[in-house]
Amino acid sequence: MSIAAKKIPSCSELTVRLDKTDSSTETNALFRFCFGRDASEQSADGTVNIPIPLQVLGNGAKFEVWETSEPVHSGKIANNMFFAASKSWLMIHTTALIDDTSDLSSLTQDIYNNMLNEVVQRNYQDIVRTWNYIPEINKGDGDSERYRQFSLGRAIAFESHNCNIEALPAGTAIGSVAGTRLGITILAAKSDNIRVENPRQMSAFQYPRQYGPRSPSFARAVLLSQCERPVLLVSGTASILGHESVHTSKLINQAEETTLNIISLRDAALKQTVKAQSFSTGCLRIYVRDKADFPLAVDSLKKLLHNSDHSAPDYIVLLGDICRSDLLVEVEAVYQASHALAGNTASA
Ligand code: 3EB
Repeated sequence: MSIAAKKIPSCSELTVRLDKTDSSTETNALFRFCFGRDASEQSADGTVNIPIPLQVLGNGAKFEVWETSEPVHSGKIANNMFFAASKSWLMIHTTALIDDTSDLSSLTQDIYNNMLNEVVQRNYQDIVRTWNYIPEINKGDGDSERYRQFSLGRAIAFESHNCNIEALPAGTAIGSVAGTRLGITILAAKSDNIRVENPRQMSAFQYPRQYGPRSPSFARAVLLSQCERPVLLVSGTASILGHESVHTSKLINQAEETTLNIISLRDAALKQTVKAQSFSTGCLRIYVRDKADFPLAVDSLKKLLHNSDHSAPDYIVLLGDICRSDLLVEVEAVYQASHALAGNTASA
Protein backbone atom coordinates (compact mmCIF):
# COMPACT_ATOMS: atom_id res chain seq x y z
CA MET A 1 0.00 0.00 0.00
CA SER A 2 1.35 3.38 -0.91
CA ILE A 3 0.87 6.36 1.36
CA ALA A 4 1.50 9.10 -1.16
CA ALA A 5 -0.07 12.38 -0.17
CA LYS A 6 -2.51 13.98 -2.54
CA LYS A 7 -0.28 15.37 -5.24
CA ILE A 8 -0.37 18.97 -6.29
CA PRO A 9 0.23 19.07 -10.03
CA SER A 10 3.50 20.78 -10.84
CA CYS A 11 2.58 21.68 -14.38
CA SER A 12 -0.52 23.02 -16.00
CA GLU A 13 -2.93 20.94 -18.01
CA LEU A 14 -2.05 20.53 -21.65
CA THR A 15 -4.86 19.58 -23.99
CA VAL A 16 -4.82 18.87 -27.69
CA ARG A 17 -7.77 18.97 -30.02
CA LEU A 18 -8.49 19.10 -33.72
CA ASP A 19 -10.44 22.07 -34.97
CA LYS A 20 -12.52 21.97 -38.14
CA THR A 21 -13.62 25.59 -38.07
CA ASP A 22 -11.91 28.55 -39.64
CA SER A 23 -11.72 30.47 -36.39
CA SER A 24 -8.42 32.25 -36.13
CA THR A 25 -8.49 33.03 -32.42
CA GLU A 26 -8.24 30.52 -29.60
CA THR A 27 -8.62 31.64 -26.03
CA ASN A 28 -6.10 29.29 -24.45
CA ALA A 29 -3.89 28.31 -27.36
CA LEU A 30 -0.24 27.75 -26.58
CA PHE A 31 0.25 27.28 -30.33
CA ARG A 32 -1.50 25.53 -33.16
CA PHE A 33 -0.54 23.41 -36.14
CA CYS A 34 -2.09 24.38 -39.46
CA PHE A 35 -2.56 21.49 -41.87
CA GLY A 36 -1.91 22.01 -45.56
CA ARG A 37 0.07 25.22 -45.09
CA ASP A 38 3.71 26.13 -45.63
CA ALA A 39 4.14 29.56 -44.00
CA SER A 40 4.75 30.22 -40.30
CA GLU A 41 2.92 33.24 -38.93
CA GLN A 42 1.30 34.71 -35.87
CA SER A 43 -2.44 35.29 -35.95
CA ALA A 44 -3.96 38.58 -34.80
CA ASP A 45 -4.10 37.43 -31.18
CA GLY A 46 -0.40 36.47 -31.27
CA THR A 47 -0.87 32.69 -31.48
CA VAL A 48 1.94 31.04 -33.44
CA ASN A 49 0.63 29.05 -36.40
CA ILE A 50 2.93 26.15 -37.21
CA PRO A 51 2.51 25.00 -40.80
CA ILE A 52 2.33 21.32 -41.71
CA PRO A 53 2.91 21.28 -45.47
CA LEU A 54 1.00 18.07 -46.17
CA GLN A 55 -2.23 17.51 -48.04
CA VAL A 56 -5.20 16.69 -45.83
CA LEU A 57 -6.85 13.50 -47.08
CA GLY A 58 -9.34 12.73 -44.39
CA ASN A 59 -11.47 14.11 -41.62
CA GLY A 60 -11.00 17.67 -42.72
CA ALA A 61 -9.55 19.40 -39.65
CA LYS A 62 -7.79 22.67 -40.34
CA PHE A 63 -5.92 23.01 -37.07
CA GLU A 64 -4.54 21.00 -34.19
CA VAL A 65 -4.67 23.26 -31.17
CA TRP A 66 -2.42 22.81 -28.12
CA GLU A 67 -3.98 24.56 -25.15
CA THR A 68 -2.88 25.44 -21.65
CA SER A 69 -4.70 27.16 -18.81
CA GLU A 70 -1.65 29.38 -18.24
CA PRO A 71 -1.12 32.80 -19.79
CA VAL A 72 0.90 32.53 -23.00
CA HIS A 73 3.32 34.93 -24.60
CA SER A 74 4.75 34.36 -28.03
CA GLY A 75 6.75 36.02 -30.74
CA LYS A 76 9.51 35.89 -33.30
CA ILE A 77 13.04 35.10 -32.16
CA ALA A 78 14.71 35.47 -35.53
CA ASN A 79 13.65 35.60 -39.14
CA ASN A 80 12.32 32.07 -39.34
CA MET A 81 12.14 31.18 -35.67
CA PHE A 82 9.08 31.59 -33.44
CA PHE A 83 8.40 30.81 -29.80
CA ALA A 84 5.38 30.41 -27.53
CA ALA A 85 5.82 30.17 -23.78
CA SER A 86 3.79 29.72 -20.63
CA LYS A 87 4.98 28.99 -17.10
CA SER A 88 5.17 25.23 -17.76
CA TRP A 89 5.68 24.97 -21.53
CA LEU A 90 7.92 26.32 -24.27
CA MET A 91 7.50 25.79 -28.00
CA ILE A 92 10.17 26.74 -30.54
CA HIS A 93 9.53 26.46 -34.27
CA THR A 94 11.87 27.01 -37.23
CA THR A 95 11.61 26.60 -40.98
CA ALA A 96 14.27 26.67 -43.70
CA LEU A 97 14.35 26.39 -47.46
CA ILE A 98 16.48 23.56 -48.77
CA ASP A 99 17.56 22.34 -52.20
CA ASP A 100 19.83 19.68 -53.65
CA THR A 101 22.92 21.69 -52.79
CA SER A 102 21.99 21.88 -49.09
CA ASP A 103 24.10 19.96 -46.61
CA LEU A 104 21.13 18.70 -44.64
CA SER A 105 23.25 17.28 -41.85
CA SER A 106 24.96 20.62 -41.04
CA LEU A 107 21.77 22.59 -41.60
CA THR A 108 19.84 20.33 -39.20
CA GLN A 109 22.67 20.52 -36.69
CA ASP A 110 22.64 24.36 -36.86
CA ILE A 111 18.86 24.61 -36.54
CA TYR A 112 18.73 22.18 -33.61
CA ASN A 113 21.66 23.93 -31.91
CA ASN A 114 19.87 27.26 -32.16
CA MET A 115 16.60 25.83 -30.89
CA LEU A 116 18.22 23.90 -28.03
CA ASN A 117 20.10 27.05 -27.01
CA GLU A 118 16.78 28.86 -26.72
CA VAL A 119 15.35 26.06 -24.58
CA VAL A 120 18.35 26.18 -22.24
CA GLN A 121 18.45 29.98 -22.01
CA ARG A 122 14.76 30.12 -21.17
CA ASN A 123 15.20 27.45 -18.51
CA TYR A 124 12.85 24.73 -19.69
CA GLN A 125 15.01 21.68 -19.11
CA ASP A 126 12.94 18.81 -20.50
CA ILE A 127 12.42 18.55 -24.26
CA VAL A 128 9.36 16.33 -24.55
CA ARG A 129 8.38 16.38 -28.24
CA THR A 130 9.76 17.25 -31.66
CA TRP A 131 8.10 17.28 -35.08
CA ASN A 132 10.21 17.27 -38.22
CA TYR A 133 8.85 17.75 -41.75
CA ILE A 134 11.48 17.18 -44.41
CA PRO A 135 10.92 17.81 -48.13
CA GLU A 136 11.53 14.64 -50.19
CA ILE A 137 12.70 12.77 -47.10
CA ASN A 138 13.69 9.61 -49.03
CA LYS A 139 15.74 11.41 -51.71
CA GLY A 140 19.33 10.22 -52.03
CA ASP A 141 20.89 6.78 -51.75
CA GLY A 142 22.31 4.97 -48.74
CA ASP A 143 23.79 7.24 -46.12
CA SER A 144 23.19 10.32 -48.26
CA GLU A 145 19.42 9.88 -48.03
CA ARG A 146 17.91 13.08 -46.66
CA TYR A 147 16.39 11.37 -43.61
CA ARG A 148 19.73 9.83 -42.67
CA GLN A 149 21.56 13.14 -43.10
CA PHE A 150 18.89 14.84 -41.01
CA SER A 151 19.24 12.16 -38.30
CA LEU A 152 23.01 12.64 -38.29
CA GLY A 153 22.79 16.40 -37.71
CA ARG A 154 20.07 16.01 -35.07
CA ALA A 155 22.07 13.40 -33.15
CA ILE A 156 25.17 15.60 -33.05
CA ALA A 157 23.15 18.59 -31.83
CA PHE A 158 21.48 16.63 -29.01
CA GLU A 159 24.84 15.16 -28.06
CA SER A 160 26.54 18.55 -27.93
CA HIS A 161 23.78 19.75 -25.59
CA ASN A 162 24.50 16.80 -23.29
CA CYS A 163 21.05 15.40 -23.91
CA ASN A 164 21.60 11.72 -23.17
CA ILE A 165 19.48 8.93 -24.60
CA GLU A 166 17.33 8.66 -21.46
CA ALA A 167 16.16 12.24 -22.01
CA LEU A 168 15.32 12.21 -25.73
CA PRO A 169 11.93 13.60 -26.76
CA ALA A 170 9.09 11.81 -28.52
CA GLY A 171 9.40 12.48 -32.25
CA THR A 172 7.96 12.58 -35.72
CA ALA A 173 9.92 12.71 -39.00
CA ILE A 174 7.75 12.82 -42.12
CA GLY A 175 8.45 13.77 -45.72
CA SER A 176 6.73 16.61 -47.53
CA VAL A 177 6.75 17.36 -51.26
CA ALA A 178 9.60 19.11 -53.10
CA GLY A 179 9.66 22.89 -52.71
CA THR A 180 8.10 23.05 -49.25
CA ARG A 181 10.13 24.23 -46.30
CA LEU A 182 11.98 22.06 -43.80
CA GLY A 183 9.99 22.57 -40.59
CA ILE A 184 11.16 21.70 -37.09
CA THR A 185 9.17 22.21 -33.89
CA ILE A 186 10.24 21.51 -30.31
CA LEU A 187 8.06 21.38 -27.19
CA ALA A 188 9.85 21.63 -23.84
CA ALA A 189 8.60 21.48 -20.25
CA LYS A 190 9.71 23.06 -16.98
CA SER A 191 9.35 19.81 -15.07
CA ASP A 192 10.79 16.36 -15.75
CA ASN A 193 8.73 13.74 -17.51
CA ILE A 194 8.76 9.99 -18.07
CA ARG A 195 10.18 8.20 -21.15
CA VAL A 196 8.33 5.15 -22.42
CA GLU A 197 9.83 2.54 -24.73
CA ASN A 198 7.95 -0.22 -26.54
CA PRO A 199 8.68 -3.86 -25.57
CA ARG A 200 7.84 -4.87 -29.18
CA GLN A 201 10.40 -2.52 -30.68
CA MET A 202 14.08 -1.81 -30.25
CA SER A 203 14.62 1.72 -28.98
CA ALA A 204 15.18 3.89 -32.05
CA PHE A 205 18.30 5.43 -30.51
CA GLN A 206 19.77 1.91 -30.49
CA TYR A 207 19.00 0.98 -34.12
CA PRO A 208 21.97 -0.77 -35.78
CA ARG A 209 24.26 0.94 -38.31
CA GLN A 210 22.34 -0.33 -41.37
CA TYR A 211 19.76 2.47 -40.96
CA GLY A 212 22.26 5.30 -41.18
CA PRO A 213 25.40 6.86 -39.71
CA ARG A 214 23.60 7.91 -36.53
CA SER A 215 20.51 6.37 -35.00
CA PRO A 216 17.38 8.51 -34.72
CA SER A 217 17.16 10.70 -31.60
CA PHE A 218 13.72 10.01 -30.21
CA ALA A 219 11.89 8.12 -27.47
CA ARG A 220 8.85 5.99 -28.38
CA ALA A 221 6.67 8.11 -26.10
CA VAL A 222 6.88 10.70 -23.35
CA LEU A 223 4.41 10.71 -20.49
CA LEU A 224 3.66 14.17 -19.11
CA SER A 225 3.24 12.72 -15.67
CA GLN A 226 3.25 15.97 -13.71
CA CYS A 227 -0.05 17.10 -15.16
CA GLU A 228 -3.11 16.42 -13.04
CA ARG A 229 -4.40 14.32 -15.92
CA PRO A 230 -1.26 12.77 -17.39
CA VAL A 231 -0.81 13.09 -21.15
CA LEU A 232 0.98 10.54 -23.33
CA LEU A 233 2.81 11.93 -26.35
CA VAL A 234 3.22 8.98 -28.74
CA SER A 235 5.93 9.31 -31.40
CA GLY A 236 5.29 8.52 -35.01
CA THR A 237 4.71 4.76 -34.92
CA ALA A 238 4.94 2.38 -37.85
CA SER A 239 5.11 -1.29 -38.77
CA ILE A 240 8.47 -1.99 -37.14
CA LEU A 241 9.18 -5.03 -34.99
CA GLY A 242 12.53 -5.06 -33.21
CA HIS A 243 14.35 -2.80 -35.64
CA GLU A 244 12.95 -4.26 -38.86
CA SER A 245 10.19 -3.00 -41.11
CA VAL A 246 7.61 -5.78 -41.38
CA HIS A 247 4.82 -6.44 -43.93
CA THR A 248 6.59 -4.32 -46.53
CA SER A 249 4.22 -3.26 -49.31
CA LYS A 250 1.18 -4.58 -47.38
CA LEU A 251 -0.86 -1.62 -46.21
CA ILE A 252 -3.46 -3.48 -44.14
CA ASN A 253 -0.89 -5.55 -42.27
CA GLN A 254 1.28 -2.49 -41.64
CA ALA A 255 -1.70 -0.62 -40.20
CA GLU A 256 -2.54 -3.56 -37.93
CA GLU A 257 1.06 -3.89 -36.75
CA THR A 258 1.12 -0.14 -36.06
CA THR A 259 -2.04 -0.55 -33.99
CA LEU A 260 -0.44 -3.32 -31.92
CA ASN A 261 2.62 -1.13 -31.39
CA ILE A 262 0.58 1.80 -30.10
CA ILE A 263 -1.53 -0.41 -27.81
CA SER A 264 1.66 -1.98 -26.45
CA LEU A 265 3.14 1.47 -25.84
CA ARG A 266 0.02 2.66 -24.02
CA ASP A 267 0.15 -0.43 -21.78
CA ALA A 268 3.83 0.20 -21.08
CA ALA A 269 3.06 3.81 -20.15
CA LEU A 270 0.31 2.82 -17.69
CA LYS A 271 2.80 0.63 -15.84
CA GLN A 272 5.00 3.67 -15.28
CA THR A 273 2.49 5.87 -13.45
CA VAL A 274 -0.01 5.52 -10.63
CA LYS A 275 -1.85 8.58 -11.88
CA ALA A 276 -3.64 6.89 -14.76
CA GLN A 277 -5.55 3.62 -15.11
CA SER A 278 -6.39 4.04 -18.76
CA PHE A 279 -6.23 6.53 -21.59
CA SER A 280 -9.42 7.70 -23.18
CA THR A 281 -9.58 10.83 -25.25
CA GLY A 282 -7.02 10.88 -27.96
CA CYS A 283 -5.94 12.88 -30.93
CA LEU A 284 -4.28 11.03 -33.82
CA ARG A 285 -2.39 12.01 -36.94
CA ILE A 286 -2.37 9.28 -39.58
CA TYR A 287 0.22 9.65 -42.36
CA VAL A 288 -0.09 7.62 -45.56
CA ARG A 289 2.48 7.52 -48.35
CA ASP A 290 -0.06 6.83 -51.11
CA LYS A 291 -3.23 8.84 -51.51
CA ALA A 292 -5.17 5.78 -52.66
CA ASP A 293 -4.42 3.97 -49.39
CA PHE A 294 -6.34 6.47 -47.29
CA PRO A 295 -9.73 4.70 -46.91
CA LEU A 296 -8.13 1.29 -46.36
CA ALA A 297 -5.68 2.72 -43.81
CA VAL A 298 -8.51 4.23 -41.76
CA ASP A 299 -10.43 0.96 -41.94
CA SER A 300 -7.39 -1.09 -40.89
CA LEU A 301 -6.71 1.18 -37.92
CA LYS A 302 -10.20 0.61 -36.50
CA LYS A 303 -8.94 -0.74 -33.18
CA LEU A 304 -7.25 2.62 -32.59
CA LEU A 305 -10.15 4.68 -33.84
CA HIS A 306 -12.89 3.07 -31.72
CA ASN A 307 -12.56 2.76 -27.96
CA SER A 308 -14.66 0.35 -25.94
CA ASP A 309 -16.04 3.25 -23.88
CA HIS A 310 -17.29 5.07 -27.01
CA SER A 311 -14.80 7.90 -26.53
CA ALA A 312 -13.52 7.71 -30.08
CA PRO A 313 -10.29 9.60 -30.54
CA ASP A 314 -10.29 12.39 -33.05
CA TYR A 315 -8.03 11.93 -36.06
CA ILE A 316 -6.78 13.48 -39.27
CA VAL A 317 -5.27 11.74 -42.30
CA LEU A 318 -2.36 13.40 -44.08
CA LEU A 319 -0.43 12.58 -47.25
CA GLY A 320 3.23 12.22 -46.28
CA ASP A 321 6.29 10.09 -46.89
CA ILE A 322 7.34 7.79 -44.07
CA CYS A 323 11.06 8.03 -43.26
CA ARG A 324 11.82 4.45 -44.33
CA SER A 325 10.90 3.95 -47.97
CA ASP A 326 9.46 0.49 -47.26
CA LEU A 327 6.81 1.87 -44.88
CA LEU A 328 3.37 3.00 -46.07
CA VAL A 329 1.64 4.26 -42.95
CA GLU A 330 2.56 5.91 -39.66
CA VAL A 331 0.47 7.13 -36.73
CA GLU A 332 1.27 9.58 -33.95
CA ALA A 333 -1.01 10.26 -31.02
CA VAL A 334 -1.72 12.28 -27.93
CA TYR A 335 -3.69 10.46 -25.22
CA GLN A 336 -5.12 11.96 -22.09
CA ALA A 337 -5.54 9.82 -18.97
CA SER A 338 -9.19 8.95 -18.37
CA HIS A 339 -9.34 10.62 -15.01
CA ALA A 340 -7.01 11.75 -12.27
CA LEU A 341 -6.82 9.36 -9.35
CA ALA A 342 -6.81 10.34 -5.73
CA GLY A 343 -3.31 10.41 -4.32
CA ASN A 344 -3.42 7.25 -2.21
CA THR A 345 -4.00 4.66 -4.89
CA ALA A 346 -1.71 1.67 -4.73
CA SER A 347 -0.04 0.47 -7.89
CA ALA A 348 1.32 -2.93 -8.83
C1 3EB B 1 10.56 4.35 -36.61
O1 3EB B 1 9.93 3.85 -35.68
C2 3EB B 1 9.76 4.98 -37.70
O2 3EB B 1 13.40 10.12 -36.72
O3 3EB B 1 12.20 11.38 -35.43
C3 3EB B 1 9.16 7.55 -36.28
C4 3EB B 1 9.13 8.63 -35.40
C5 3EB B 1 10.24 7.40 -37.12
C6 3EB B 1 10.17 9.54 -35.35
C7 3EB B 1 12.36 10.36 -36.11
C8 3EB B 1 11.28 8.33 -37.08
C9 3EB B 1 11.26 9.39 -36.20
O4 3EB B 1 11.79 4.30 -36.70
C10 3EB B 1 10.30 6.28 -38.11
